[in-house]
Amino acid sequence: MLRLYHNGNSVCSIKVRVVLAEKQLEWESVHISLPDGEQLKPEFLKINPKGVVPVLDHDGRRIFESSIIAEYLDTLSDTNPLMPTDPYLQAKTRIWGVNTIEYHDHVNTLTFASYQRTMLLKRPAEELEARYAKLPNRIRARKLRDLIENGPSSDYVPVALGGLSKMCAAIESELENGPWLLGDAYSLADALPISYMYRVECLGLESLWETRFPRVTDWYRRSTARPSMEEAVGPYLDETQLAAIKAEGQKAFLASGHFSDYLA
Ligand SMILES: N[C@@H](CCC(=O)N[C@@H](CS)C(=O)NCC(=O)O)C(=O)O
Repeated sequence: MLRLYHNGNSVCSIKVRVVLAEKQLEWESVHISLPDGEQLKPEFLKINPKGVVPVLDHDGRRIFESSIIAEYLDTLSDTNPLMPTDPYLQAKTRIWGVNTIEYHDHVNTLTFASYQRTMLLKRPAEELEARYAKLPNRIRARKLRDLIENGPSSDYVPVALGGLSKMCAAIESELENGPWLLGDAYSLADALPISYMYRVECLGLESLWETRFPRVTDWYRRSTARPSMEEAVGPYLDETQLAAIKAEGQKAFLASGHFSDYLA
């Protein structure tokens, strides 16, 4: 049996749910509330000492890291093979998986400098301090404190926008031999980065690619129009939540000098 410890609005969890949907696999959901800090509770830390989702449990054997989980899931059913057979294309696919670790860091910056910050600042200061103290990754704890204290003015923000801008340029260049990232067929390489771009769109910042990268714009529309995307995100966020995330994202970044620098 496949059990996924995940969160509705987490980009890494969305990545895995897209692949579960593409592969039409049955799975059991264990929802972890990140805003309530369930990922840092002792019971969850026994499941993943890093205190992050997603975690896949396959008949008692656990796997971490969303891109590794995605590749593993592809091996579990013959439906819609997502990993190419050519070793060079397999290597390229895994490079997209490695790239997403960096993309994750950048969307994490934009998320926690905007709507997550607004949510967390409503909580008592002691609760926030306790959360920083509990984070197993101390670099992440320092970064989180900086984002909560400085919001869109954090030094991490221009780094994130620059990094995401480079991500768009890399995808645009790769799509020269499209229509998909590895050529003719949709593959894991397409499924791995899409949730990070989805978060950028949720924050209302899709002009990062729409103004400059026509192939990315078309690829993003085609990827997110697949039924797997609706299955991966539809049940988890309603229109009111989406509107609030977009308003917070646009308020935080579009008004700042930072964003337009990356559209030039
Ligand atoms: N590289 C890991 C990153 C996992 C990760 O950071 N997950 C986030 C959600 S997307 C999380 O659980 N964050 C918990 C927290 O912020 O305390 C992966 O791709 O699985």
